[in-house]
Amino acid sequence: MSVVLTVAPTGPIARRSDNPSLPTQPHEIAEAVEKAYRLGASVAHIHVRDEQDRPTADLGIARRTMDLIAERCPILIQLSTGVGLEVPFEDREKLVELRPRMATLNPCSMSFGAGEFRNPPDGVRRLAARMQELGVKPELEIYDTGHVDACLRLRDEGLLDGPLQFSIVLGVAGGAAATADNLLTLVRRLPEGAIWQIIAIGRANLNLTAMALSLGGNARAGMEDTLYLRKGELAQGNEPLVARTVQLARGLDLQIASVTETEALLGLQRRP
Ligand code: KMH
Ligand code: ZN
Repeated sequence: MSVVLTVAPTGPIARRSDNPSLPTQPHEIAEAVEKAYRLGASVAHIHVRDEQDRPTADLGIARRTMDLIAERCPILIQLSTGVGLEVPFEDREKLVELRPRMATLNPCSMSFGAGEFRNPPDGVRRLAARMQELGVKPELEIYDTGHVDACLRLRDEGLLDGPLQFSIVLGVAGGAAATADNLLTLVRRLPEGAIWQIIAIGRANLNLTAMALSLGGNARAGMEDTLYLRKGELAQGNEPLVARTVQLARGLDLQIASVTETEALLGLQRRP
């Protein structure tokens, strides 16, 4: 069986002061992505930062990052439309105009740590429709059980095409906690035929990733989700986190899906 491995080199929250190895600028992100690709990642989940390392939805910076990645390797680029808590939804949604192969779709507003993650229902519907028009595959970010239902409503309105691809995000303060019980509950709530991966934030990253792989899920690795390799030991970049996940999957007798296999597994539209 093949498992899809996504690298998430940089998220919306952590700063270099939290881990000096965090890649933030386009060439740093591209370099981290290429290294992850060489290890087996077939999808790159991308957030970009401005010159001051603040999360941004700047189309020029996002375009440049996508181009630098594409020059280095054929990994499938998934742009985050979550971007960062301070960036307005109306700016974030424009990122899909760059026509990445995939992009995230966050179905609901929620508290997010000390901040607020704004995903208004009309905006989410508009973004889902635009992604469908452009052939950009949504990855549905599920932080709690009600988010599954919100996605199913979008599907029933004809705004999402199958197979549905979910990220089960556990460990965000404001969403479901990173526990085995919550993972099982959310997996059971997914519709027939859904594809899913675990995004386990923080300390439970390793154990919940192992559990998800054992349950038939895909995995994500990188500094968006944890800055540490183990308690008290900062990860020296994304590579050790990706390598550890590859090792974990191989130890469970799973193959790592290539880019071509991933395109087929996720039902991505062909691009010329
Ligand atoms: N870091 C994730 C928990 C997205 O990329 O669309 C939230 C996020 C969503 O960044
Ligand atoms: Zn993200």
